[in-house]
Amino acid sequence: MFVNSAGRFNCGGRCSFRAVMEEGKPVRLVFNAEKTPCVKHCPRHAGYLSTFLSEERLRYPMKRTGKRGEGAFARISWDEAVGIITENWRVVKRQYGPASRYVNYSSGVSALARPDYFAKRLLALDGGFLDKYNSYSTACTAFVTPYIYGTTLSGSSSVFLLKSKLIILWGHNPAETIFGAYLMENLIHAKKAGIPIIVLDPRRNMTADKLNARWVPLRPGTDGALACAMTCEIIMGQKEDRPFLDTFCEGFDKYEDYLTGKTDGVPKSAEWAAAITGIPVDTIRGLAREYADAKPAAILSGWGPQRTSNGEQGVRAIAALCCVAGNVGKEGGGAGGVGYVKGRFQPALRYPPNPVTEAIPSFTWTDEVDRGTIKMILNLGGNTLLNQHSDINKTAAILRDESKCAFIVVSDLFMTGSARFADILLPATSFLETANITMPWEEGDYLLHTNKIVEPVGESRFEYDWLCEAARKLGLFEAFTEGKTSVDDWLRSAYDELRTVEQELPPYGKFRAEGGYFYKQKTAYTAFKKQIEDFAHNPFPTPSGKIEIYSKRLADRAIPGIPAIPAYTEGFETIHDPLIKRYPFQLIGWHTRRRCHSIHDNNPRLEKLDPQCCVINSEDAASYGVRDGGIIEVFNGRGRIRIKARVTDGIMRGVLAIAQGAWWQPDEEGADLRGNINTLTTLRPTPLAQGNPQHSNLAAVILVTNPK
Ligand SMILES: Nc1nc2c(c(=O)[nH]1)N[C@H]1C(S)=C(S)[C@@H](COP(=O)(O)OP(=O)(O)OC[C@H]3O[C@@H](n4cnc5c(=O)[nH]c(N)nc54)[C@H](O)[C@@H]3O)O[C@H]1N2
Ligand SMILES: Nc1nc2c(c(=O)[nH]1)N[C@H]1C(S)=C(S)[C@@H](COP(=O)(O)OP(=O)(O)OC[C@H]3O[C@@H](n4cnc5c(=O)[nH]c(N)nc54)[C@H](O)[C@@H]3O)O[C@H]1N2
Ligand SMILES: [Mo]
Repeated sequence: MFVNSAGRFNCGGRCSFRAVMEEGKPVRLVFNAEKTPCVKHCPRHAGYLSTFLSEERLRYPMKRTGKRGEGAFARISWDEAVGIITENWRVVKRQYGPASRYVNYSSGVSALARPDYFAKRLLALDGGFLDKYNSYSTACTAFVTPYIYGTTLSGSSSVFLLKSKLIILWGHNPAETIFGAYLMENLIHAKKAGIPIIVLDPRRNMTADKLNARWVPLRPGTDGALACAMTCEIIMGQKEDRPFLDTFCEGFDKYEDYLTGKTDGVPKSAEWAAAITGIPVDTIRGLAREYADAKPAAILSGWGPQRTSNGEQGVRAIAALCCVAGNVGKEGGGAGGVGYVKGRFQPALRYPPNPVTEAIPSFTWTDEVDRGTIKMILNLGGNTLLNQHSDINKTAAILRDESKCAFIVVSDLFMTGSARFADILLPATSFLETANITMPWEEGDYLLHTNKIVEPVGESRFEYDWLCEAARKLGLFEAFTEGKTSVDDWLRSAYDELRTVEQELPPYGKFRAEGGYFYKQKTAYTAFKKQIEDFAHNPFPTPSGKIEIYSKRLADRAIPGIPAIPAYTEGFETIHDPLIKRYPFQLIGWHTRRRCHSIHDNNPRLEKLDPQCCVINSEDAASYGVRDGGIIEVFNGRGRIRIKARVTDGIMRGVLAIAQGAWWQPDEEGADLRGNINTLTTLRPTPLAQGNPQHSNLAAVILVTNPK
């Protein structure tokens, strides 16, 4: 006996599997590595059953009994829980208006039927809510890419990498972050075909190791300077693609004046960038030459470099570099930017109109709580109420103040950091217990169905169920459900609608039973191919119809740190920040293979694979007397972490790295003992996107104890 199903996590991939059942219980999951090869690079799937069926699951609804954040709760019935929720829902609306109600960013259910969708749906029908835009993933790059290209679809299918003569992975680590089912496979093919691969990263990341790629370390947040210098060197070496720039680019001349030093007397040469990035002059020149000579060459940008305090400008400078070499719109080339790939039509659930029209950037919700705008938070299937948000100590202080946010609902599987701050804490069903449809991450000619494999653990419920009850109490049941009695009805109706445009899809029953569908006809996309091949009929979707190197829209906005051209501007918490005297290290994070964000942190088997640690350069460690495996304290003005040091040459001097996603565990004095990097990150947003600069942090180190 087996049941077909799929992983639906925000882990960079989507995996297809069948659950082998014995006596009605899943004993083993067998993954389909042929159809979803991302599983070959993912250690987490082996932990699905042990994580999601662990004894630590929440089993019944609870209400807070102590002070908020203390973690004291009492068991209540679902009836009581839904009663308290609807009562607060009404009171908050009456006292503060519908726009004081907020649904936090969450990615625990990365699928069609999402808890946050249903919550927002009910709020919209009940007078509205404060909405948000941007994400924690791509705040800077998804915001700024349309200023350059007019769209976020700036990526290409990874199969075209085999046509590249050079691949640059720019702050990109798909050996751990996956980025779609096929990227790592195609990189391995490219490597085998002899295509040179370069990794630009302050750390020698796992992708560099696995592909045996050339690693060029640079200081965090200086990617824009490197891209400016490479562009400048290409122009000075007369290797630029002048016809490309003349035909397709708006205002490259103004950028060129900046690069050559005509505007400010400072050429943005390799010498200039070496001082900023920490990369040797000859290496920068070599990179520029190699990139200009390899035609076509692909720059693939990860999203690490844009999760920094000047993230927007770096994205623009890398895109300009792609243009100067004429690599945009060509198979095997690449355009930079956020890099979304145009694929199949996807199923969608539509929102009823939200009567409240204002929206905030998803990162700045703590400011709104602090200033009294947000009074009710629904945090469903996410850990951004605390763990995944910045400056945990400050966030916790804001949430503890009950005069600020009046009511918080959390629905999760575990007693996470966020869960501890709930007023009402609800036990949710995991992906093993509810049906859903999940779409590929980035590229992929498939659509997957998550099937119910086990009965809900304890009294746990999928969010739609209790929201239906709340809707009934609010007199909105008919409007909320539209006559659909279950989640399955929603899935089926969205799927049937999709079939009108994706006609290859089988009937819903077959799709569900088989755990999804893999299209026979394959699609492949090269961003801006149309524009480059037939520009007369296909302008870029920008105001000028060209790639906007100079952006009049940004010039008009006149935001400090965001000039009209892709010039390098320093963000905050860099080596030139006066704070460097007190906190001499730049601290970055990364997404480790051993977790999906905070998911699996409580799985001991996965912890063994990659124990939580702080990575520090050998020479730095020696100067602090720190040995490998020693306990250090990493701290700044926002907090302290006590953590094991991993001493290595695989990280640049002056840089520390701690993988994001560990469960915050403060001791009595407030030091975090588990190593959650967000104890040390800042709430200050980036200048244009108002995004999360979670890789821009200054910190100091002291030795606690060395191993014997
Ligand atoms: N295993 C696993 N995979 C995941 C996830 C997960 O939690 N776990 N999360 C998924 C999600 S939601 C997302 S949004 C993506 C995130 O994908 P990314 O944002 O691309 O991932 P990061 O690991 O943050 O960053 C990628 C690399 O950038 C490097 N880096 C950090 N700062 C800088 C910098 O200033 N310059 C340069 N050049 N490099 C820098 C890091 O060391 C890292 O190796 O991953 C997805 N995949
Ligand atoms: N410092 C730093 N912070 C970061 C990042 C970084 O690079 N550095 N990355 C950011 C990025 S890119 C992202 S996308 C965010 C991600 O932030 P979140 O979306 O908060 O990600 P998770 O930590 O995976 O939280 C998912 C939660 O859902 C729960 N869950 C799992 N399955 C289910 C389910 O079926 N139902 C319900 N109700 N709950 C479920 C899990 O237990 C977990 O608590 O984090 C951001 N935070
Ligand atoms: Mo993300």
